[in-house]
Amino acid sequence: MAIKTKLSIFIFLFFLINIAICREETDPELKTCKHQCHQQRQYDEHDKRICMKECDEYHEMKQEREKHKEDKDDEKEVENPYVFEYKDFDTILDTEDGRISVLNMFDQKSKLLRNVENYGLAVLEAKANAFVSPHHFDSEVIFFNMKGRGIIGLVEQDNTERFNLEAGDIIRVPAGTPIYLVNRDENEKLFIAALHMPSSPGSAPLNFEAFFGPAGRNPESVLTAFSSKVLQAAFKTSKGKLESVLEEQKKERIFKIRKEDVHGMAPKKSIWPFGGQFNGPFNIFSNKPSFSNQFGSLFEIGPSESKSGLEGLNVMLSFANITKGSMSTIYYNTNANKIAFVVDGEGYFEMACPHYMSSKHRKSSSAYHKMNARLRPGMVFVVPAGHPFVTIASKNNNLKIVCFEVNAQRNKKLAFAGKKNIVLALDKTAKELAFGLAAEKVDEMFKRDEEFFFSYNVDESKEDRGHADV
Ligand SMILES: *[C@@H]1O[C@H](CO)[C@@H](O)[C@H](O)[C@H]1NC(C)=O
Ligand SMILES: [Cu+2]
Repeated sequence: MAIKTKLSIFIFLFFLINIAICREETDPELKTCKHQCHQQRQYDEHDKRICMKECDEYHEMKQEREKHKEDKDDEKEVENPYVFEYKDFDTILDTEDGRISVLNMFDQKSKLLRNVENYGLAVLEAKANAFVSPHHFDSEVIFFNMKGRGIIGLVEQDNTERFNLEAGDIIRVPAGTPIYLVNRDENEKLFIAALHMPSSPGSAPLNFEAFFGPAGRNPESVLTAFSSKVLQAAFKTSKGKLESVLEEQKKERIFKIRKEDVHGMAPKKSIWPFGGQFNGPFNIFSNKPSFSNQFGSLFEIGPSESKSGLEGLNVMLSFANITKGSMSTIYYNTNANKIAFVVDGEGYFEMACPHYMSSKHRKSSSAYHKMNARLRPGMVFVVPAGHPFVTIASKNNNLKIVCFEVNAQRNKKLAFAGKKNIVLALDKTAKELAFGLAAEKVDEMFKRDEEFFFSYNVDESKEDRGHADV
């Protein structure tokens, strides 16, 4: 028994010594510190021990500080679940003459995005005079032509309707409709954003599958999924003939075409007053802006807009053009969840979120997390309903943002700042109770003449420089 105890004490001491050695070995500063304690001639043994202890304490503090610094660094790299960059998109088609990339919200594992998880965003980029082969989607789609001049062909059961697409045009493509696209400009690229949504409210989350076909092999036509016997019977033809037709097209799905072919596809002027099966495009700039001043403008089209094609869809589209060096007000959407795509310019985004918790802040008392990001063209950010946010344009360029707002019915934009804001709107008693100040004092701060867009100018002599320098 006694021997056993002695042995365990020995082992215990052995480990202690080892740990001490390891520590000293790993940190030269601690080693030097302790060494100097021994070198002090005027120190007696007691002094030396205190000195060593101080070295250890200092070393612990230093380690703590370093750990903290690492935490901070981690925090910087924590992915903002509301913000997506181009690398987060899946490129479903990538050719010399154009590409299609998709961001499927359902694939994002973050619970914070469940409000938009049934939606997907696709971006098409087509070079001058490029042709995008016929394909269809298993989802309802709204196209927004962000830049450039296009043609869209929508295939009906017995013919094809073609429309020109200008910048700012919106067109709804019913689920399953075969479409093709053409960039009819000889020089400029065509950029189209597309919101994909389930074709009926109750249907399963979006698969987001593009079906290419009937002709061509890269990617393969959907028809290649069928057995040769089925195809021979269906087309009443021989195997050889089948292959020669279906596989003749060796080009990729987006390719440059001749000018004559582009002209050949120009939409016919419709003389038939009732039009075809499809709603033609509706231009977002054909409406007066909802807000406009020298600091920016906001154009919107919602489901109540007749002939927009958005009837019954519960989706609103908007285009914000924030003047360089300006900002939008701090506001939130009461019902709508915003999927925003940065078209042009650069800037900064800030949003308050009570849901997001980094692991380090789980116990922190501050309930709202500041979600922020620098904005560059091609980036997407999501703003769920009820979340106050701002967007700010850089000093150098206007910031242009296309937004798809889902669940737009009954939506209101409620601002904290500007001519109309929810603080001014508070009745006097509630305002005084809420602020603990005279209502006039509160109004003094919250009153201003501009609405929705402001200059992003802060008197730096009075303010600390914040994070939001853009
Ligand atoms: C954006 O606003 C600027 C003025 O600040 C204007 O010159 C420009 O044409 C606007 N762009 C679009 C696409 O509306
Ligand atoms: Cu949140």
